[in-house]
Amino acid sequence: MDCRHPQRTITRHRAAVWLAILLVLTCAAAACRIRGESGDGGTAAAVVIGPEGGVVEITDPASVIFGAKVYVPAGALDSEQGISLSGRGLPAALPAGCWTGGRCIDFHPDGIRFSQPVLLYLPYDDTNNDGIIDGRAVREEDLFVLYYNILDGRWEEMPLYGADTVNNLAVVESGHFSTYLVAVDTADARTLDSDFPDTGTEPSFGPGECYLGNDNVCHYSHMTVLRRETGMTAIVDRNLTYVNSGIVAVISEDGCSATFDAASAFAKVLASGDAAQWNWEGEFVREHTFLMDYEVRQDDALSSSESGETGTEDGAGGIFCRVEAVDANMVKITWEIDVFEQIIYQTTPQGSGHCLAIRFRATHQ
Ligand SMILES: [Ca+2]
Repeated sequence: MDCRHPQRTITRHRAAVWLAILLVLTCAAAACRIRGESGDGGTAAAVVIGPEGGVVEITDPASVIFGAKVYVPAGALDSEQGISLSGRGLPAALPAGCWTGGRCIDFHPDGIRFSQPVLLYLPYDDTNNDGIIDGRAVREEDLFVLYYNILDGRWEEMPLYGADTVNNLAVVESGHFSTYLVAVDTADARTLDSDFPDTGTEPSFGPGECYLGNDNVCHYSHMTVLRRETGMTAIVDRNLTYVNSGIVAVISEDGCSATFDAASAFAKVLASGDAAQWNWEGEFVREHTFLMDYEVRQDDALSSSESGETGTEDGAGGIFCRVEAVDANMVKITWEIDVFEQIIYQTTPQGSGHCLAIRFRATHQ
């Protein structure tokens, strides 16, 4: 079965219109909200709901299915029913060409009948909120929802009712309970670079192979950290950039590092399945880094994979940036100084203002 489904083109448009309806419903539901009793490490919730309707929701932010919920409208149930939801593993392999975009969620009890449809909210993975499903290189506009048809033993697609892109939730309307999952189609993957063709065979990478292209020179990518009218941003792109396009990196609260989704940025990293298979290295770009109290004196001396040192008397001479994979998808660049203190002057369309510029690259281990 081809993962791609023609219905999605239609649901994508409907989603935009129905988001407004969804907001109204969410507000209505808030009035009768009943917090789910959380157990099982925050991955399960259960509530008794009657004819007046209600909500069961995973409210523990530490849960991998945080935000998952079911909204039962008034009149959907004739009598009180225990309604629950919980996270679970894949009940069966996904159709060829499909990837998970979140975790499987079981809604109980099986076989329950509703007089009118309920809304199921399914979280998807976009921890850096760049609109790209983490590690999948697929934009959130292209996600869809599957449910597991236990009678036929196969996955089927549910029409998308809407999407809450602020809280990263896909929403479907349903009259029945089962296992539900946000999924994406590998054919929709669009990495920052597109040099690596999808041959359909299992890729393999030799030691020292560059994360980009196939030529002998391993080119750098860049992270540009700027203060904008909307706040501080860190953007990953092939080149240094003053525009707000590229892969968004999340700046840490202490202003000393930023994390981005390398699997969504680089086709070879995506194909390898693990950003940690790559040796990452980086350095400050001397001619484009303008900070309040520091200047880059010599590029070569700053490149290091070792932990940096700060506070030496000769300014930036003791500061190193380092690049490392923190999990299968995400790569963290640490630069040791607080950009919130060091990038005061907002950038202009001409590119003047404070800027932290770092170039980095990776080779396969
Ligand atoms: Ca993301």
